[in-house]
Amino acid sequence: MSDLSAEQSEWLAKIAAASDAAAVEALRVAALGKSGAITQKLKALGQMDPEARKVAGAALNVLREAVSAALSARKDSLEAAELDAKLAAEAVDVTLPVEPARLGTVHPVSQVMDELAEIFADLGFAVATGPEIEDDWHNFTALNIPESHPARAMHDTFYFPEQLAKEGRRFLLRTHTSPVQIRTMMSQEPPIRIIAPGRVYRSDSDATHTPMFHQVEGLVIDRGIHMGHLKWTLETFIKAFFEVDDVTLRFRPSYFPFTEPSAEVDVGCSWEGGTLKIGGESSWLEILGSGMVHPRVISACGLDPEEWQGFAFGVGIDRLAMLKYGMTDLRAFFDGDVRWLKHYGFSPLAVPTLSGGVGA
Ligand code: 2NL
Repeated sequence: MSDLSAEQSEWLAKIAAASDAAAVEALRVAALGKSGAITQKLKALGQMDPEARKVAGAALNVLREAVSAALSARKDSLEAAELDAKLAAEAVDVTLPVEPARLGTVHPVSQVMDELAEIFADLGFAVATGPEIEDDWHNFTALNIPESHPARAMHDTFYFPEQLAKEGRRFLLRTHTSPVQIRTMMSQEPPIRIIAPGRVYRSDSDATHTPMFHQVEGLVIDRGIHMGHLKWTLETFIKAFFEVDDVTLRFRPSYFPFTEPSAEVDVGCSWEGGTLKIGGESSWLEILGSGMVHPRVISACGLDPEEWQGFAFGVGIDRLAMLKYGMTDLRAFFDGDVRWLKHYGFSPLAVPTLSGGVGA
């Protein structure tokens, strides 16, 4: 039986030299398979007399156990090495710069819309959106704008052909985002606190007017709402947007068909080294229209104006962006010139947050 220990050394040496899973498997078959060498020896035990079988059987079992253990240890270590090689080959250096180099930037209008959403979300306002193709009821009638009002005229509003009208309602490109607020009042129960940002269209085109521009309107409907709520909300918004603590707002009496009373809001500013800066009171810049929602507008939306009151306001987003970021020509906003965007655009990674600052 001493030759068994020599045989064991031989098997173990072959197993240690096996360089892949197939070689390990071939050795397993050769040693422990149905007609493997060790299996044959175990089968031969049957022909021995009981005393000899006991001794030889014990020794053979030691051999079989040793070879079997060596085979599975070799298999495990080859698999581990294979996995290590695969992981090394597929390694990604996450510290490398992004490929390809970033070319696009976030348009200032999108940036300002994100800033507004962030500021008003903090005050409990949701962002509401609606169709850009509207009808004259949602865009004008529900807003207490009379049939004869100049805003309804063909030369101010883009109308779709009369033949497309449905149920007496003429289709048009919305001239403000107010119809979004009308739809919200008709489909949701008060209290309502929303801002409605988006594209609006007017038949107007010169150095300071484009036929499409961006507006955000705000609306609050609840019980007992008054001008004090409007004033605080607009002051809080302007301070957060321009990132100034001492800002003076001037409320000037005005007129809109959809608010009563109505106020135009000017922000105090001052000249500093040739540029206009928000803050101070040496000159005034008109930035907002606002007022208490007209009771007729509340009624048109199916709400009782004795129970529900509210305030609303409207701001031009393109102008807000120009004031904050210093562009001088509105038309460049819509030229799609990548050089302009490189200069005025924002990193997609610079998401405005109140904690990190809504400015850039
Ligand atoms: C301006 C004027 C304003 C509103 C918009 C509004 C909306 C509803 C009801 C009542 Cl649903 N009002 N919006 C109110 C006052 C002014 O915008 O000059 N924007 C640049």
